[in-house]
Amino acid sequence: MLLAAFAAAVAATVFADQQRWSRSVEHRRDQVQAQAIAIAGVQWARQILFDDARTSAIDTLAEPWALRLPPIPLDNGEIRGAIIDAQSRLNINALGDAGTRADVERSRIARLFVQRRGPVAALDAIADWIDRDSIVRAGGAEDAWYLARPSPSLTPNAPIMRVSEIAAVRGVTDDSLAAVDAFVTALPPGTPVNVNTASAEVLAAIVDGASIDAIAALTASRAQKPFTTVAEFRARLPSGVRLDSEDALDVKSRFFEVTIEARQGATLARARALVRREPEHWPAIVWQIVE
Ligand SMILES: [Ca+2]
Ligand SMILES: [Ca+2]
Repeated sequence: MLLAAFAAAVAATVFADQQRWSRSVEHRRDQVQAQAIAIAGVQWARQILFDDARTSAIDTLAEPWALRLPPIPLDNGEIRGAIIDAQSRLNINALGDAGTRADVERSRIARLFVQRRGPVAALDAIADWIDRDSIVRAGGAEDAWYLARPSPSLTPNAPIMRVSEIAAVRGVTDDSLAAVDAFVTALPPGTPVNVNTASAEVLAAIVDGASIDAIAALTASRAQKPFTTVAEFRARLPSGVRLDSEDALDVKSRFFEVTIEARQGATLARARALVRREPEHWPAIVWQIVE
């Protein structure tokens, strides 16, 4: 009797273990598949960008790459995704550069930070974080300041790869960074902003003296007919709106951010990538994160 009860208990344990094991195998299989599908999605986004470059000389929000991919059902799950023009945003790395073009870009970033309640007081500290030298700017901070923190660190003194990196900069708060996060990017210094894809907020930072109505008129006119040159962008600005400089502006883009989400069973995988597209070349991956 005792032996029978023992055998039954063992059998129950083994059965439970087997079920756990098979659930875990199933979960792992779904996870691997979801990640593979997400990575395949990035490949597919590169194909779309490659095809776009062969059929158009400018990049606008009316093109196929800019259409968000709605959830598409797959066997055991679904896939969805989006491509964003990274050059629709202001490039934070310009802050570490010197020269006329960099000054123009800095004044745009400063305007954005003021308009969106970003980390205005940390502009010099962000610039020090990125610039190669160790000379402290007026409101900035170099190694000495970071070394004196409870967890000492050094400034990278190099362009950032991801905007989130500046969360560690002196004076940048979570709230101030969140306020501008959607309007800034981290691209190689000198990369221009595409006025055909820039959001209303970014356009308002590029031009001076723009009312909400003027920016709305500008984006409406752009939707009717995209700009084919930066000179045309300037010529079509609504009255009362000024453009200080045509520096660091363009009507086409090379850098795009791809986000793909794939679900398999109960697991979700997400692939994010920064893609660089050069004429006549298969778009290259600058960085990719699969999670
Ligand atoms: Ca295009
Ligand atoms: Ca520095």
